Amino acid sequence: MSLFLSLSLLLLSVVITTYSAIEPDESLPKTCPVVTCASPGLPGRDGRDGLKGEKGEPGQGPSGIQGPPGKLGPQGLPGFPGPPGSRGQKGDPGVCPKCDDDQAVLEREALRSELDRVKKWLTFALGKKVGRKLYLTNGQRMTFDSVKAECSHFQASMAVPMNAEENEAILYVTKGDAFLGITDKEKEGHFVDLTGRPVTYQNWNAHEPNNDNSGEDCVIILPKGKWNDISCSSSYLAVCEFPV
Ligand SMILES: [Ca+2]
Ligand SMILES: [Ca+2]
Repeated sequence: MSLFLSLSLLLLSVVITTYSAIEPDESLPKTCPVVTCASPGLPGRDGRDGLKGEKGEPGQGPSGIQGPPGKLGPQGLPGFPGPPGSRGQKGDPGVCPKCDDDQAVLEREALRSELDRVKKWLTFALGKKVGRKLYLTNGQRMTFDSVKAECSHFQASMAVPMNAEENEAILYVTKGDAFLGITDKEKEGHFVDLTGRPVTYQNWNAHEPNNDNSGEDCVIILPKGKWNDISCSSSYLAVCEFPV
């Protein structure tokens, strides 16, 4: 017999002997899957997170105290312009005070210019101008009071020469025998103009004023420019002086 065959027989006998020496356990199952009965291995890794669950019910505890308001946030951007409104009613005519003033100034200047031209025409044709006085006569003879009223009616005054030049101008216009705006009605011998001011310039004729018959309280200019006191009720030429 060969060596290999001898070793095989020896191994077989050892196995049989070992198997027959083991007592069978009745509590063990008759069958035993190879995997189950294998010795346990190491624990595996954790699995992945599951899906998120539904929101739970509010808790039953007491609510906390409301906190202070937060800080004011930054100002936002301006919004878009709104749509145009409806057309309003027509307003009242406006006023322009400055425009009115300008128009009034223009009108005054035009009137002043026209008035200056009229004065020049009158002076050339009828009167005599000295300084800021223009002497004019209507060519009529009347009492002292009538001359006074006539001059006042035309916003002038009776002629009162304040110097020799003005006296000459009055003489030039009237050629004499014209009432002057001078009187001593209030106080005999105290000659004043119609505003009550004493006359500083006087050009009496010789022996005048004489208050003849105690009834001469008015004054006329004679044809040579001298003065004479005369009755106020007599009629002489009217001459007025206009401010220019
Ligand atoms: Ca007198
Ligand atoms: Ca006299």
